[in-house]
Amino acid sequence: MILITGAQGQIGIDLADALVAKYGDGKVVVTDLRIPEVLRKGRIYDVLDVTYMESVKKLLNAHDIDTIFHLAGILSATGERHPELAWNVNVNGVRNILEAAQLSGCRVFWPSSIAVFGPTTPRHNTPQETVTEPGTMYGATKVTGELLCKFHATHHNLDVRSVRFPGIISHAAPPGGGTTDWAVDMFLQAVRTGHYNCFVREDTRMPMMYMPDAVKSVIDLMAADNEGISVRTSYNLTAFSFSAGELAASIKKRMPDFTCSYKPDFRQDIADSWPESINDSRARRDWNWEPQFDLEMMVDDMLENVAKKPFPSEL
Ligand code: AKB
Repeated sequence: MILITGAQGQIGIDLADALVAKYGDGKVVVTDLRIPEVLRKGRIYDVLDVTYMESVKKLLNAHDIDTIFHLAGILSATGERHPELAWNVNVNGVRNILEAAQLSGCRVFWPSSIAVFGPTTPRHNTPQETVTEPGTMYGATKVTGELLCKFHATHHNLDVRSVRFPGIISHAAPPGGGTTDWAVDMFLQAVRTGHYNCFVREDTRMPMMYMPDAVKSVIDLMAADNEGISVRTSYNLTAFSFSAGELAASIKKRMPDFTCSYKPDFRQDIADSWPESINDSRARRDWNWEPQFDLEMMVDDMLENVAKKPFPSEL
């Protein structure tokens, strides 16, 4: 049986769809702090607060879990506003999951982030092994989580695998509290109102990925041979990089009346401390990582899907 924590979040909704499609109905237990009002087909719902070790252990036993996708976490912008919450959920959460997984013999996937990098990291084509001195609490929790993963893998032979996600663009569920959220918000506002007031500068360039590729990366990494996995902290991963101005121009090509203004807020400093582009050659070499969507394909697909359901948070 498969467990997803934080399953109502941006990645969880799409990953659960893919896992149910791959393994069939009744094999995926989706958990979060509460059970949603609208239930989706094929999943088993339960409640889990990952900051409580006893709850984690109980749930693993109750559902006979063998693989955990541990997605519960606080993102960067929320983490800057609530650093204690970010530490508790992100660090104590991953520690509980890793320890409980070891006791129950589970495999684990856990997402790290480009937020492990900071102002002292090379910003272009950022290498796999480089300086990880983040300026945010979120980044500090992700560096700590990566080191915990490596500790459990090397000292206890735990099969834990991880990727450093860039910004993820999706339409099924909106992201919540991230610095890269502008890339999703721009689509939603373009379709809803024809205008977006962007919270980063026009020239802010960040590494990004479309959700189908993010889901594919998780599934491919977990399916790879154990011997080939040479990174036990977390793999660099990317699909493409673009600036806010370039995304606005790409949307405008398809929606000529769309306009975008720029009013940077506190998230600008976070964005400025993260890489503009990522070198993910280790993931390409070790488990044949290759994204399917480029920028133009992603923009076409996003606009088509957002136009069908322009209010995802209200579904
Ligand atoms: C965020 O912006 O906080 C996340 C991330 C890059 O980890 N999307």
